[in-house]
Amino acid sequence: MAKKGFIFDLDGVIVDTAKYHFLAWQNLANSLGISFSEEQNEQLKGVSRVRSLEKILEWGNKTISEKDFTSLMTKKNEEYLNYIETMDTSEILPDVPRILEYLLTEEQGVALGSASKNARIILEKVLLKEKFQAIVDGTDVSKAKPDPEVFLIGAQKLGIDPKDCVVFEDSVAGIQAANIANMVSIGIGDPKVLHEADYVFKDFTEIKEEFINQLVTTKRN
Ligand code: B16
Ligand code: MG
Repeated sequence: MAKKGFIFDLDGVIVDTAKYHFLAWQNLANSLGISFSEEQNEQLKGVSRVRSLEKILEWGNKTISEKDFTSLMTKKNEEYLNYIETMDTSEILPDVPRILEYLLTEEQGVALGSASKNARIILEKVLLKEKFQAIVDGTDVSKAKPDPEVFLIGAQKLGIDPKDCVVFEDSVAGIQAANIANMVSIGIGDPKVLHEADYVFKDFTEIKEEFINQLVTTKRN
């Protein structure tokens, strides 16, 4: 069979860490007298840590010094790390292991492409790190999604042409990044939100092996 590269986003695709980001950002926002809702948290999905704090400050109409900005980011991350400390395999989203195992059995390239600087710790917690031949996370990139950098580095690390890569993503910015990279974009979530994706599935339980085979054998320019 031909070899393709399959690049997975982390939060919202492999595990749901959005709930922990929410708790940590909410505490931080409240300490600044800014209210922060779950709807606003949705808008931070796939967004970098720096940009997330900038957005929260914008919503609260607050300006702070650079020094305070840095210390707030550290504080948020310390709290987030406390939440993820107890993560285990039970937090892996449905059928992710089935798809990973299938891809590995079929000798396909498998990589991670996440905005999170904590991606490696999380993969270790859920015992999936060794499934990935390449890991690209927030520590490896200088440009945030929708810039395609994270996925292009992933393809390069796998040694596979971008047009032969497939991206699984739950965020609009991530789907746009995959499209800009000329990769096949697969949205995981709501088709109304992820309408720019080539395909959308509610979750991995809807993805059949036949569909993966079709992706592997289809030639693209
Ligand atoms: P960290 P993904 C993203 O992960 C999250 O969706 C986003 O909410 C978070 O702000 C970002 O990682 C940075 O995370 O603070 O851990 O570096 O969806 O790209 O896997
Ligand atoms: Mg995500």
